[in-house]
Amino acid sequence: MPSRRSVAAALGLGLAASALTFTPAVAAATIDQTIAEIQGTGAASSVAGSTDLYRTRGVVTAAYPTGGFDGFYMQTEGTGLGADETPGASDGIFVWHGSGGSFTYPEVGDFVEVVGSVTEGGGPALNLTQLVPGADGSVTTVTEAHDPVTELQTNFPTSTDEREAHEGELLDVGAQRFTVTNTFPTNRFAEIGLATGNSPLIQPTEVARPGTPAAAAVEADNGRRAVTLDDGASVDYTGAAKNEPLPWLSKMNPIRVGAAADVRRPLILDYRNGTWKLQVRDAATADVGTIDTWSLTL
Ligand SMILES: [Ca+2]
Ligand SMILES: [Ca+2]
Ligand SMILES: [Ca+2]
Repeated sequence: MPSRRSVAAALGLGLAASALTFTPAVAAATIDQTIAEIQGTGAASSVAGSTDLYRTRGVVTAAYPTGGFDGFYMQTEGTGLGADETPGASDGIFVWHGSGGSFTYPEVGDFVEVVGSVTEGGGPALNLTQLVPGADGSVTTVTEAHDPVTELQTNFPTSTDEREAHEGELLDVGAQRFTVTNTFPTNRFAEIGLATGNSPLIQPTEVARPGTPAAAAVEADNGRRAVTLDDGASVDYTGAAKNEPLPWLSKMNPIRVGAAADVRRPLILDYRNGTWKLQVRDAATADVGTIDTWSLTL
């Protein structure tokens, strides 16, 4: 490494050596890890916020080139079927192109390699673990043979820990019965509040005095059973997207609280807006035209 004096001389600066301070940029390392290693077994990735870049591979399970999510989900090849070789650690992750960024979207089913920073999302995706290619990283399609991702057949996980263990994975919860419990956000964000089981959720104070163990028990039960079905988009159908048809709903498909719901397609276990959600794999799969073939039996 040249001395500060020789560098100053080479630059023709004629400055006293003490006037120059070099802080050589330390190149970020690129570290190969599996998605489960990046996710880890806690609520947040232990490498989130690192200046290093992480390189990992996965099969694209959902892609959202429009609608505001600005990213896609991918999952480690061969996972979802058989024993979970990484218990407690999710094998899926959201790839976000970053604020103002972009990348060429892969197709669902593509095998891709992503190099990016690991973050715990902010804003609506607060605490969703993300891989962010940004300007320094990349998303490339891998042509090597790979095993497919299979949807994990499961009941909807009841605890936060169990949900974290499968954050971003492709789930098939079709064997389970759901009940529509909340249509308040349906008209605006195309979200449908569901509850596992045969009845909607209830307000704790409908059946117990506030602050009592009985009220706390209802609240805990609600936490175990609630999940939001979402359309793979964050657009506001009463605002900027008011001229777009609202998914799920048509005159032939009213959605009422208390109605039974069958979820017939694999969906992504997603976390954003402080809520665990089941996301369709692309916005088009929430179209009104496909509702009676897959989503809800009302
Ligand atoms: Ca998480
Ligand atoms: Ca796992
Ligand atoms: Ca939505």
